[in-house]
Amino acid sequence: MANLESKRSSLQPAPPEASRANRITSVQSGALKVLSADQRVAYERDGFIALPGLIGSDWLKRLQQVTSKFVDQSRSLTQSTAVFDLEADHTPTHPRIRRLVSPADIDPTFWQFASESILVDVVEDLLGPDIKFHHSKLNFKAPGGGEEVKWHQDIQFWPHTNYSPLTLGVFLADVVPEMGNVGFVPGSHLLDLFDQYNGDDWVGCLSREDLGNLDLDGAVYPCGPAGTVTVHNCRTVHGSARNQSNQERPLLLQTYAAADAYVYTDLLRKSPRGDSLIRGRPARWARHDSRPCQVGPSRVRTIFEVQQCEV
Ligand SMILES: O=C(O)CCC(=O)C(=O)O
Repeated sequence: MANLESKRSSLQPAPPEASRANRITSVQSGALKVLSADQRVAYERDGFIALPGLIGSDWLKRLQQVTSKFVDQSRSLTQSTAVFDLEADHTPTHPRIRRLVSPADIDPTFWQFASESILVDVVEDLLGPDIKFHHSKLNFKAPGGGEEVKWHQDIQFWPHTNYSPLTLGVFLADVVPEMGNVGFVPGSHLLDLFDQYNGDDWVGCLSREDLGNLDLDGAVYPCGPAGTVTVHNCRTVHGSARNQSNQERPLLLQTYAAADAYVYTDLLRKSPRGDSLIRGRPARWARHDSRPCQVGPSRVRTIFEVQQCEV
């Protein structure tokens, strides 16, 4: 038996990727394109970073224009569709969109931004040269009460073989406190994953009991001018309150993964761009993190609908 094992290991050397297990980034050294070394260390330590005013005015203007176009399209709707997730009091004169679903799939400007802009350089600084786009969404959070997003971790929604996936949130408007800006719990990406089922029901958020054991008072809520970008790891606990201000808080979210992270579910079966390589080379070996990954259902709509039940 020992001979057989030693023969097998000499015939099948472990792939280089195997030694990377448990790291959230794939790069250890080399020139950075956008981030400072300190920012990369902060991402590893805290599970998130904020990059104030990163997106320049040209891109910002294009994104704001195309966003207005979709808001106008929503005016004629009386109920949510596959593309628009609407609040109950949405009207033609006062559109209240919770989410534009998969903007990168439905508009070339959003896709170009997600796949070619400085965002991908930020991702490369954290994940290395081989990058897949996973999905995008635009959460509006309407003024005067736009809905809360309960504390949760993302990876249970779209489980992967490792924890490289991360999300870049782009402020499409200035964000100040009271606007329901996202809060991140520093270091929570290093904890075990939380159970986001309540019994048999997928609720997509942490239980009251688990929240009681977390340092929510230590959560950090980045604010900043339009064009500010936050980056958070898929294990980082985060959430956002209702928007108490009289301004909308449009937040464009793009999720990426290292090319060697493979999905466990068919959540993106209808997404033409989802899970596609956007930079570098495809992976020949899947990288598996040794920590278990909870698998949420792949037949749910948006986080807002999932989280409506009380836990
Ligand atoms: O839009 C927000 O405030 C947070 C969104 C979020 O955390 C998510 O969609 O996973």
